Amino acid sequence: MQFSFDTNLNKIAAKVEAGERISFDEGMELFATEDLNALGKLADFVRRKKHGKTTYFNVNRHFNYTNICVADCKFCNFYRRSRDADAYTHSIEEGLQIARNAVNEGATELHIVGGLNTKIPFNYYTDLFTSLKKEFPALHIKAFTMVELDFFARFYKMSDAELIDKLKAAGMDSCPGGGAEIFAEPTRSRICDHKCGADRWLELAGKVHHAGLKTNATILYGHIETIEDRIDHLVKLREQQDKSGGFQCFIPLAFYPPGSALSSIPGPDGITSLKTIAISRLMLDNFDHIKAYWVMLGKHLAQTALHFGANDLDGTITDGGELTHAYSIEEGGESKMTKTELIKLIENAGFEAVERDTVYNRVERATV
Ligand code: V47
Repeated sequence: MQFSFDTNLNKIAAKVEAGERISFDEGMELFATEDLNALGKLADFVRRKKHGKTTYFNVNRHFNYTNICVADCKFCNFYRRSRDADAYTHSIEEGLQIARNAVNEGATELHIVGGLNTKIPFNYYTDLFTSLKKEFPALHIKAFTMVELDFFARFYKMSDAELIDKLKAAGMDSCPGGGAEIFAEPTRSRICDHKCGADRWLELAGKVHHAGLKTNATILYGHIETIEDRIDHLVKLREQQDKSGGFQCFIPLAFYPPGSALSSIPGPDGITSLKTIAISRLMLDNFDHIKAYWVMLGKHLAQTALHFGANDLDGTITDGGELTHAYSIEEGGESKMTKTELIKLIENAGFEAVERDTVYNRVERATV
């Protein structure tokens, strides 16, 4: 039986079934296909081979310690200048209070990221981590993108190894995948000129992996990037993963334009999002997990993404924090979802919901 009316897709499907790696040009052909069903089926084939019917979720909470940032990224509606009336930096005690609430609500992870703020001394971060670990030894601290680590190394004048060692000793358990945006130039410079470049982002991820910690990776799509840029991004991540092996999850982030300097762009439609998720699953043959992030996709498209290669649905019971709130596509910037609602989304899509911790161990609880 013909798999698809698209002959290119048929050829690629044969390679995928044989477990062969697909090339840059084949990635381009996947984006060009008009057979969305067949593309989804192919990504679902790989997803089921790796994970069967399991769809993971975790209960976490975001802590965005400051919105003051010097990076001036064109896609960002979260950052403020220090003189702005709504600029803030949370105290360590405020961070602890957020962690207390989160743990009470069942969170196993605190996701900590913030702006590049030149007014914060380095010991704020280490004191924050040690205070968190003292009160909540079992709470996983997933903190700082490679962009923050690059900024810290330069601003506090430390070697990468020294920086990573100090943060790890204070309690950093893993790193989230933000700041990757789009690696390809000139697009990267046009949207985030003041952030570290692709080579540096990848180099730092390699160093964190070398230090024994896992990290995630993201792509920000649906703005001014080209299809070539998206495939280039996936190929670069795949090459880095071959070298350092520490990426555990890939999260395609749908650009949310309102309030950003790129607000005149409509943002990605559903087809672009489903294609990007499916093609990520197919190109990233050395990544175990692809996460559908409902905050930017919307709940129902995120649920649909589970049939297009995603095996993880992110964003559960606890409040998303200021950053998540800023780019949530849901009405009123909603960034909370109850565990019951999330499990229902997964089960109604025909999958089995499994609560995980940050590093994908199953979390068994007496009650939901
Ligand atoms: O790097 C910023 C993106 C990222 C917008 O690792 C925007 O588990 C859409 O990385 N529209 C931060 N996206 C969030 C992030 C993340 C989220 C959830 C889980 C994990 C993980 C990581 O958000 C930024 C940037 O790419 N972003 N502004 C916007 N207007």
